[in-house]
Parts: sequence; C-alpha cells; structure tokens
Amino acid sequence: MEKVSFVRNAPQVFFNSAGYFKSRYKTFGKAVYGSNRWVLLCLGLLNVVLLIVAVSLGIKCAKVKESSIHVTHSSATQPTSEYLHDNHSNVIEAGENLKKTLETAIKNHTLLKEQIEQKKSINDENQRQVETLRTEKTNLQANISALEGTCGKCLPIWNILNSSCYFFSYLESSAVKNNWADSRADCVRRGADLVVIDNQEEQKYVSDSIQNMKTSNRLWENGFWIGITDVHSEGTWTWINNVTGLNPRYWMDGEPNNHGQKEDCGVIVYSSISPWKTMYDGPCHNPIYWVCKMESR
Ligand SMILES: [Ca+2]
Ligand SMILES: [Ca+2]
Repeated sequence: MEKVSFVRNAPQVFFNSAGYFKSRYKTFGKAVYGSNRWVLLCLGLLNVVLLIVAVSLGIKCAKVKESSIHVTHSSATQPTSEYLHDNHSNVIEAGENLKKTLETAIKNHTLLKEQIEQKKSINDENQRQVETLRTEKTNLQANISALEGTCGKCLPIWNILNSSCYFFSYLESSAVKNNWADSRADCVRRGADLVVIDNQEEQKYVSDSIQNMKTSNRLWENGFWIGITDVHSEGTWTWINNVTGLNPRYWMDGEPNNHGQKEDCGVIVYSSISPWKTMYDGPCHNPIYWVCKMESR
C-alpha cells in the first residue's frame, strides 16, 4: 500500500489498491463500502429523473414561449395593420383637405393680387389728379399774386372804393386850390382824371368823404371840382368821358342855374340833408379843391 500524506500532522488517509481509502485511526471496511454504492446509485437515478424532468420542462417552456410569442405577434400585428390602414386613410383625407386649402389660398391670392392692381391703378390716377390740382393751385396762386400786384391797390393818400381810387386834393394840401382846368390837368398828370360819378353809391361815397375837408363855414367854398361841364353847350351837361349819363337827381335843389351866366363847371359838396343831392354848377375859374379818379392797380 502507497502512503500519501495530504496535511502535516493531520490524521493520515490511505487508499488501498482497490481504491478504498482508510484513515490512520479508522479504516473504512467493506460494510461502509456497501452502503455507499446504494447511495451513489440512488443519486444517479435521482440525477436521471431530474434530467428528464428538466428536459421536459424545457420543452414545455419552449412551446409555451413560442405559443405566447405567436399569440403576442398575432394580437400585435392585427391592430397595427388596422392602425396603419386608418392612418393611411387619415393621411389621404388630410392631403385632400390640404389640397383644397391650398387651392382656396391660391384663389384668394389671385383675387388679392387683382384688387391690389386695381387699387394701384386707382392710386396712380389719384396721384395724377393730385399733381394736376397742385399745378392748378400753383397757377392760381401766381394769378392771385399778379392780381394783387395790379388790383385793389391805390397810391398813398388815394382812397379806394370797389376797384377805383380817389384823390382828394385837400388830403395832399388844404392850402392849394385850383380852377377847374388846372385841377383836371393835375389829375391827368397823376394818371387819372376828374371824377366821373357812375352810380348812387359812388355819389354818396364822394360826398361823405369830403364831409370834414373844409376851410370855410360857407358850403359853397368847401366844394370840389368834378368831371362834368356844359362849357361846350350851355345847359347840356356831360361827363368828361362822354359816356356816362347824367342823373338829374344828383343836382342840389335849384341847380344847375348858371348863375350870372357864367357857371359851366360841376362842383360836389357834402350835404347832411341828402347825400344824393350834392352837385351844383359854379364859375370854372374859381379856385377850390378837386377830386381825381382812376382804376385801382
Ligand atoms: Ca353853364
Ligand atoms: Ca350854380
């Protein structure tokens, strides 16, 4: 028998030639050997049974798993297909709706474009009209400026009534008096002439204007020469423009009377009684004031 030691100072174990082991203190005899064989056999059988059970369980589990997978796959595939089919229909419907929306948007865009073009055309026309009106305004302003430069203005000292200017010699110098001929010459030199009274308004205006232009308490000495005479034909009174007709009512009561057979020139005075009966005839050589008239510039 070969002696093998596994651990120092430990109890010694020995194996005999038949493979049975013994300890230093106790040798396992044939009685022990017999019970071990049964145990090993039982263990082997148990192992076989366990193996068979394990294999069976494995096969069964595999089948169950496969079935479960199949069921799961089937149950999962059908709803997915229906879901995809429904989604496809929805996508197509959404596409149709988008197509209609796009067509509507294109129509609206075209309509808006036409409206914009129309408004642009109207705007251009309005712009042209504005430019035309501006040009007309500029022309009118130029005309107004030109008219203001030529109309409605009188020289200094001269007074204005409507579109006529009047020069009362008293306003320039109350010390200067002239006969009828020199008075008219003065008016002509000023670019005017002795006043010709065309209407009642003018008659009243001239008479009222000289109310305070007097140097004497006697009415006859405060008169102004006017542009009317009968020097060419006694008793036939004519205005110096040979156009205006004579209104007899302008004469003061009792005038013209050609007093002293030498009164051939017309005179106007202020009358508080009647502003339209303010004319009389007087001697043309008498020195008095005078009234000139010309159109306003
Ligand atoms: Ca006379
Ligand atoms: Ca007289």
